Amino acid sequence: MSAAMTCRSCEAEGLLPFLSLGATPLTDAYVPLDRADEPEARYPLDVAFCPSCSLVQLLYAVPPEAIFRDYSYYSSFSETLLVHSREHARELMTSRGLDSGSLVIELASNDGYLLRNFVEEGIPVLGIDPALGPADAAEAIGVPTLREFFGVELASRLRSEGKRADVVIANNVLAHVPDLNGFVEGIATILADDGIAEIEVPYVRELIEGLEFDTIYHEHLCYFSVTALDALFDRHGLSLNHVRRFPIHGGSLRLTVGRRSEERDTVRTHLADEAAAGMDDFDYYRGFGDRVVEVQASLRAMLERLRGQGKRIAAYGAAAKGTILLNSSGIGSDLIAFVADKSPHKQGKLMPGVRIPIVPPERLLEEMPDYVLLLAWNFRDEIMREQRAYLEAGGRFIVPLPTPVEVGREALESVEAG
Ligand code: DWN
Repeated sequence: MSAAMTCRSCEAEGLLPFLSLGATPLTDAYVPLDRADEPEARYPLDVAFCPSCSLVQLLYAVPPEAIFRDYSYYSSFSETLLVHSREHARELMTSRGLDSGSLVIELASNDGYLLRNFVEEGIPVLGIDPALGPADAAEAIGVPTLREFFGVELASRLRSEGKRADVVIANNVLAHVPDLNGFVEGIATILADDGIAEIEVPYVRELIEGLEFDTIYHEHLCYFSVTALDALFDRHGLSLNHVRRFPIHGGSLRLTVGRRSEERDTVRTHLADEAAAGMDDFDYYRGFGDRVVEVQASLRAMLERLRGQGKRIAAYGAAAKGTILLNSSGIGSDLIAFVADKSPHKQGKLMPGVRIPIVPPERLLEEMPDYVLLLAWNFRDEIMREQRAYLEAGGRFIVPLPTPVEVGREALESVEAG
C-alpha cells in the first residue's frame, strides 16, 4: 500500500485532505462464514483535493491485485444498468456505423453486460478484465475476455498484434486505476486513427452536492470533474469532445474522447459551470466532512429510535457503498438483522467489517422486517418495483442519502410510472 504525496494526474505536490473515513475494510471483500472469527485487513480512507488540476483523489492506494482478482461484483444484477448499457451499445452501433469489420474493446468488461449487445449483432469485440469470476461469466455468453489489468504495456502488445479499436468503452474503471496516466496513454495507443473512446465515471459534483460519501472507497482512487478530466486527456494527445450526464450510479458523466479536437460546446459549458460553482477551489470541498458526520449521526439516531420502539430493521443491496455507509456510520448487527441481495456471489457471506449476514431477497417477505435500509439507493426505483409485495404488505424503506427518509407503498405509484 502506498501513500500518494503527489497528484495521480498532474503529479503536483500539496494535496489538500478534506475527509477521512478511517481505517476501513475492502468493500467487496465479503466474509465467508468459516472465516467469521478472523480479523480482516483495514486501510486508511482519506480523500484530498489537488489545487493544481482539481482532481479529488484518495491518499492511499491498495494494490489492485488485492481487490479485483477475486471480485464479487457482477454488473448484470441490475436491470437498470443492463437497459442503460443496451441503449449505449445501440447508439454506438448507429453513430459509428459498426459492422463485422469493426472492433469494440471494453476495459473492465466484467460479466459481458455491455459487449453482449455487440456480439448479438455480429460485431467483433474484446473484453479486458482482471476479475476472474466475471470474466468466466462473460466467456460463457460468448464475450471473449482477456483476464488482465489494462495499461500501456498491454495496449502496446495489442497494437503490435494489429488490434486497434474503432470504439473503446471504459465504464466505471477510470477511477479505479492507480496508474491513471498509463491507463489513458494505453487508450491512446489502442485507439484507431478515427476511433473514439466513450468513458463513464461518477461525477464528483453529484457526490459532493448529493452527499454520496458512501461511494468513496478503496476501489475508487479518483473522483472526477470535467476540469480535471479535460487536462488529463489533453496530456496524452487526446481531446475531450463531448460530455453528457446520466443518473446511473448516483450521477455519472459519459465522456466522448477522440484524437482530433471537435466542437466542444458541452465541454465548455461544463467547464464554465464548474468554475462558477468554484469546483476548482478547495473551499468547495472544505465543509464536506462536517456534512458527512452529520448525516451519519442522523441516520444512526433514526435507526436507534426505531429499534428502541421494538421495530425490526433489515437492509437491501450488499453493495460496496453499503459497506462504507454501515462501517463508517457505526451501524452494525445490533441495528440491522440481515442484508438482502440478489447476487449468489454474495449470499451466504457477511458484510465486511460489520459482519451482517447477506441473504436472498425472499427473506424480506418471509420475515417482514418493519423497515429496510436501502444501501443500493442508486437503484431505488428498480428495487422498490421488485419489492412491491413487501411494500404492499406494509413494509417501509429508509433511503439514507442525502438525508434519511422513509418511503412506503405510497411511493409505488411514482416508481411504477418510472
Ligand atoms: O464502481 C463500481 C460500481 C459501478 O459498482 C464498483 N467499484 C463496485 C460497484 O459498486 P456497488 O457495489 O456499490 O454497486 P451497485 O451496483 O450499486 O450494487 C448494487 C447491489 O445490489 C449489487 O450487489 C446487486 C444488488 N441488487 C439487488 O440485489 N437487487 C441490485 C438490484 C438493482 C436489485 O434489484
